Amino acid sequence: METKEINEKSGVHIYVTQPSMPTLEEYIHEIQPIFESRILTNRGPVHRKFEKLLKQFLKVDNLALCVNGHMGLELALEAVGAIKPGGEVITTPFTFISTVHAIVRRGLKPVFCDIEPDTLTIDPDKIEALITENTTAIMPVHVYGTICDVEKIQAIADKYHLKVIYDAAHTFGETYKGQSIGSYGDASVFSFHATKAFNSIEGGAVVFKDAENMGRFLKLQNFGIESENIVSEVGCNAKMDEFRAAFGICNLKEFSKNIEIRKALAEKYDSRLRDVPGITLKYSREGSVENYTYYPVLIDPETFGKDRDQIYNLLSSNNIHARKYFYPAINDLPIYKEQWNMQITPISSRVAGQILALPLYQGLSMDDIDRICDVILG
Ligand code: T4K
Repeated sequence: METKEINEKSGVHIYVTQPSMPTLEEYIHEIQPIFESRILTNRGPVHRKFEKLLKQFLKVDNLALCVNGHMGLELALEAVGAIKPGGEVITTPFTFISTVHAIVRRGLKPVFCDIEPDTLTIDPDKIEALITENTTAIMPVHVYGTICDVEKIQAIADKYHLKVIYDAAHTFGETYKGQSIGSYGDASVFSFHATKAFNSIEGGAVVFKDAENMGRFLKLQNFGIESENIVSEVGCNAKMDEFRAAFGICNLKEFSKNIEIRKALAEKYDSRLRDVPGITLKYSREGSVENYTYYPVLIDPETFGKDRDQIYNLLSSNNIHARKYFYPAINDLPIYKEQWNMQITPISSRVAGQILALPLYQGLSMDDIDRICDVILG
């Protein structure tokens, strides 16, 4: 397509994502009972209904809702017993800042393990060398919904008696080898933020292997209150309220349909970008069913002829707002680089400089994808 023609079509802004939303009527229907009961929060009936629906949908037993994914990570570390003075958690530097902040905010030291160059998830073959007597847990990230090597990670965790808390923020509804992704590790933390494939405005959920750990999590997210007269933990407030639970209930009805739309859009991108030298598409682990939350591409400047930032700027000037998820690698950020004794993670640093998340959401059309690809391919 000629540049002039692209520019004529570029009046409409396209953002990296756009949240799924119910109709106003559907939402009013779901929140009506809240106005009648005046139960607004603290595990009310809508909260419990949402929780039950999610357990059925994900086919898991121990699921707790949370105010957001970040607090889910912080409290999951505590609930599974990964917090101890001087404790270390092995994680990936190629993630959203929340993963590492959660570790540090709970008084633990992040130990950065490099990623696999194809999956962009933590490289299990590099984990063992980082384990010390202080290591309490591994926090891998199913980045962009790409499933980590869960089997190898579990084998290492079993060998060294470590906890595994998956940052599953991008992975809602995904399965691996026929099982919910939440059934791997000691805990998996989902984000229901507005920018995710499934959202409850803000929100999240944690799936636990053990019911006991979930019980502790529920207590920790409600000030550590055990019963009316007993407070047994130094907890906080990380509960989801009834209005967000209602929003989640409405969105859950549309989730499977939305994923099909996102899948078709991702396949359209694939068809335009698959054979372009210098562009690498997202990897999917065999045996996984994914949710198409993100559409990341890696741009190798030497082969493609333009670098990631040039493509980002070119798209921006055409009102297409891609995002550099996730740049820079966390251990290249000054607040981390200066404070911690850093591991060298060259693959993460290279990938962070080449990655670009292209717009992907159910409101996009195939023409929009063509418009985006036309700009990229010039
Ligand atoms: N672990 C990982 C691996 C994560 O990626 C995240 C969150 C977490 C943990 C923590 O989960 P939460 O505590 O958030 O539940 C966003 C999100 O705030 C964050 O949830 C997400 N990851 C992260 C990757 O991205 P921003 O700052 O990039 O979002 P923002 O506001 O720039 O939105 C992007 C685009 O989406 C906008 O340009 C327009 C559109 N948008 C956004 C919002 C919020 C809308 O159309 N409507 C909206 O309401 O962080």
